[in-house]
Amino acid sequence: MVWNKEETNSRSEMKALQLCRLQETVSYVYERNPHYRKKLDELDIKPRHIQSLDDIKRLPFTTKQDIRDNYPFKLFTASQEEIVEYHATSGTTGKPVVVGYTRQDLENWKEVMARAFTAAGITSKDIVQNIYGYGLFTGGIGAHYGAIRVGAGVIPISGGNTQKQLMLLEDFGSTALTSTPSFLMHLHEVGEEQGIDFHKLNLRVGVLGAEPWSEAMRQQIQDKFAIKACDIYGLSEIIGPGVAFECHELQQGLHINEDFFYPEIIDPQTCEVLPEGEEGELVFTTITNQGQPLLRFRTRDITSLHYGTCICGRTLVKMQRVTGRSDDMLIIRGVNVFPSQIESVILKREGVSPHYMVIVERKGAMDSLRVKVEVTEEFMIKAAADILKGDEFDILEDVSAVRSKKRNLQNDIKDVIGISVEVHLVPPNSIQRSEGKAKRIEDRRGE
Ligand code: DLL
Repeated sequence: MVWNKEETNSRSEMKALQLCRLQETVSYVYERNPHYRKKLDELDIKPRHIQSLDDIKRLPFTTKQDIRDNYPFKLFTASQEEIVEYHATSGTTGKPVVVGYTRQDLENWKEVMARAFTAAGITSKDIVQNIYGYGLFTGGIGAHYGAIRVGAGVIPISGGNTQKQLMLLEDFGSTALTSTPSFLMHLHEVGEEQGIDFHKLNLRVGVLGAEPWSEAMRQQIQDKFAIKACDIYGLSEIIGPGVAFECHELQQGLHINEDFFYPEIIDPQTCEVLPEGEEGELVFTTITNQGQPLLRFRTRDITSLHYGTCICGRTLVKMQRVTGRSDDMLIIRGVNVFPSQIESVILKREGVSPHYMVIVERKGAMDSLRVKVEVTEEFMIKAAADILKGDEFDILEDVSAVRSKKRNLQNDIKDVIGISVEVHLVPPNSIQRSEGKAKRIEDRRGE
């Protein structure tokens, strides 16, 4: 089932709609925003020069830095009276990135989120336990709007609060969950310890995203919770969650709401636009936003685009799941490494849990990778429960089960990423759990 008929537009209908909206957007920002007017004037581009979708290549890129430089509101294109909601990203350094929405922007957000929920199979019959954080983060409110638009009952519990989450799952009989995948793993772990049988709950679907997760992680979540887990992608700068979503029919690639957000893939080094199917950095031009429209915003996310008609009936272009951000990408001795590659190995192995941390260090002139992975309770009991005293398994080096587990993991990871790593097996629950997005990398090279 689709939510809007535009999701099944023919390619020519979609292109016509996109061109019309792109032209309106370029005129709109040129007339209303000094930053864009200056940039377009410098390139000698006037709105009337945008005659075809291909002309988008003439437009300047926008980066996170441009938004920061215009902090807080200088990139807004609507007046303060027209802005009805503000959000911001939790910038780790310096000022956050701010976004403003007009009433119409909120309407569009509800629509794209309703599409995502519908694609996951959520209807007015569902009770959605919304675990994304409410507040400046776009996850909670965005999912909230979408759930209401499809008529589902939303439980605005927000992130964290593991005990209450478990209680409501049982007592309210939630049928759908919205959460980061890493938090769901944590929820399952705690619930299992308390004897909850997740297969007996009413849950049937999860709409999960806000961070990279692997196919192996999806399989685990689906098995542990007995649900269908669909990916949802988005970023605050563009609208929040709902930029792209997976359908439950295929669960392969995310349909982009391309009548709202026009996608391109570029080579992050040369900025050249890449053809369909090639992997590169995802770039979006918002073609309906009024509060803070962005021309060719560089997301830093790495993916590829694929056109065609999906078995669900949608013709919206698909993007491959995002395996990592180009700024999450580690370059270790010249090799590009994403934490998600390591995750896919860990998840395939028995005896270890999906809680891990990748630590990068510099030893002399050489970068080295260390991967801390938690073993499962069962493994620990079997291997060495009675002699474990320290907080790392290294003292158990002479326990052969530990030694061989470590060696196997090291070999498997090396096979996938192409460089050797040192694996540290650590006891269950020793790696910090996140309430929202998981932090997987600790880069100590600057220390
Ligand atoms: O994470 C919006 C969101 C909320 C998306 C809830 C999905 C669900 P930001 O905090 O601005 O916004 O972070 C955006 O998170 O550029 C990606 O790097 C990453 N990201 C988001 N969704 C996915 C996903 C929200 N499904 C940044 N897979 C993006 C991989 C994702 N990475």
